[in-house]
Amino acid sequence: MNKRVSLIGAPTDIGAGSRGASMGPEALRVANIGPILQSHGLEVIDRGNLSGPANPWQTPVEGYRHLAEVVEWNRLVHEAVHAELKGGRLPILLGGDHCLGLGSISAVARHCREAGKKLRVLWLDAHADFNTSDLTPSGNIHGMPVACLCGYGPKELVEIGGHVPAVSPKWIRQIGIRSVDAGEKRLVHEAGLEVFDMRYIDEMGMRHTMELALATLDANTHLHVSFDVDFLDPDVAPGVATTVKGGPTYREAQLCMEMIADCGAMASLDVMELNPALDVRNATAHVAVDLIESLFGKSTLMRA
Ligand code: 4U7
Ligand code: MN
Ligand code: MN
Ligand code: MN
Repeated sequence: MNKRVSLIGAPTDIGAGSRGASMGPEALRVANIGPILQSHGLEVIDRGNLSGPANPWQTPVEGYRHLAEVVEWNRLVHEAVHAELKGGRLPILLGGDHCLGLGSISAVARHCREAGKKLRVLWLDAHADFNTSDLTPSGNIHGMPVACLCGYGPKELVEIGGHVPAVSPKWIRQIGIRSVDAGEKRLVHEAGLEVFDMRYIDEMGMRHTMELALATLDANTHLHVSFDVDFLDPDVAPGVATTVKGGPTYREAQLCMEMIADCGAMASLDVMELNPALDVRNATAHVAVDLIESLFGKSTLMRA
């Protein structure tokens, strides 16, 4: 794994339905994300925060809340993530709400095209984030980034990486899903997304789930992990706006992260949707940092 890591803060809640994810990057820094990764032998550069439009907190228009601002933030994220990859570094996007997964992953996909690499995206989330303006019950664009990446969405968002669709549904594996809206469910099936939902994890276990999600990776595959903190059970991670009960326990989440580390292919990461306004003594930020340590191989010390 690339040991040269760059932190990029994207302090916005522009695509969310509650305010507060804009404080996510700072809460992760307060939980010591930089020094802790450094203590595991990584070279960490904190690029600071991107600066985009303020949140005007308006009601949705034609199925989208804040579309223009979401486009602007995603363009900023796209360029920042792409620049790190081009410079041979591993970008960690500190969100911010999950609408920015579009900017991040479209940049990763562009880099993979340029570098002749295959792409695999692991989407760790309680939600499928596969809504469109017609299907969305909320108008919140953080419920739409996967659809946009696959070509379903407004032109300005879908074209952000210069190639439509930015990614093929075949490259995506969703894990931990337990809340999908009715219309969204139909589109997930139509697109052929591979979803390991909580029912699957209950029946087959996290180990088998991750074996399948990480199957067929080769030495030329770039693995991107998009970690929505609401993936975790709310008992473990209360500091998110869109909690859904019945998520992975702390141990299941650790195993998930450890198996990703073991595959050695992770080359970019998003840490999204942490909402310090709803957290309890920054506990969720600390849990997130803990899990990120495992993603970078903390547990392998035990097996040395
Ligand atoms: B997140 C929702 F209706 N599906 O579209 C929607 F339940 O990035 C939630 O995964 C989306 O946290 C959650 O608004 C987006 C809702
Ligand atoms: Mn999400
Ligand atoms: Mn979610
Ligand atoms: Mn959320």
